[in-house]
Amino acid sequence: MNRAPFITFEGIEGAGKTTLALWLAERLKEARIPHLFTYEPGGSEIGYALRPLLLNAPLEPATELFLFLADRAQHVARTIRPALEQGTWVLCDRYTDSTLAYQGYARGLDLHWLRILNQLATDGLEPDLTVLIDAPVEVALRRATQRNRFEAQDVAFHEAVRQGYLQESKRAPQRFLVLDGTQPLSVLQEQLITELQARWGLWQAGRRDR
Ligand code: Z5A
Repeated sequence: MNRAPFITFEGIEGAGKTTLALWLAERLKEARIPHLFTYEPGGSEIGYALRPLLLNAPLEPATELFLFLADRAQHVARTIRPALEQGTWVLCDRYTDSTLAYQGYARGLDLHWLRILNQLATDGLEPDLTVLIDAPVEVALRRATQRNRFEAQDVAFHEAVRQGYLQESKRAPQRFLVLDGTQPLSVLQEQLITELQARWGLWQAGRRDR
């Protein structure tokens, strides 16, 4: 591979994505590995400006889809791809699988079209590893810190998102690491590090940079 690893974090709200991604960013910092933590929606300038609208305004499914995609197109072209090409690891809190899970499986937009539009928005940039933190809806929503229109959806909506993610993980098992988000954070951290060791040989036994 000519570029640095690209790792995305996915799951329903409150699953623990941001916590685990930021923890990994700290470990990379300690190991002096160049890295960037970023997120969607809002990783690009226009996405950041649109974020309040995306999270709170009553939008048609197609409208919200195009706004998420507009953010992603800018984010990939201006931030993610240049960083990867310079050798910087990119950790991204939500990416293309969020669109499939939320706009596709939960809102009901056509998955075939969503895959094509994701491809267009990213110019084909796929994560090397997607960490899916899976947790029952009632557990995750109890933890969720944000209050927005997604969170206000009923349990069936969040269950559809959860099942959508699990479906996607089965389509690409080599890309996904599915973690049980009901486990203590320390266990999730250990499982993530084991995966990184296996894939990229980081933090080999005996080294003390964790
Ligand atoms: N969206 C979309 O529809 N389509 C798209 O294409 C994209 C996004 C990109 C904004 O996402 C919304 O945009 C999102 C989908 C939609 N729907 N919502 N809401 P967001 O990422 O900005 O918001 P979020 O997913 O709701 O973030 P969150 O609530 O912060 O969830 P999280 O990052 O998974 O959780 P966390 O902040 O890491 O953890 C929450 C709490 O749980 C915190 O107090 C932690 O200390 C605690 N925690 C974490 N892990 C554990 C474990 N293992 N045990 C116990 N406690 C834990």
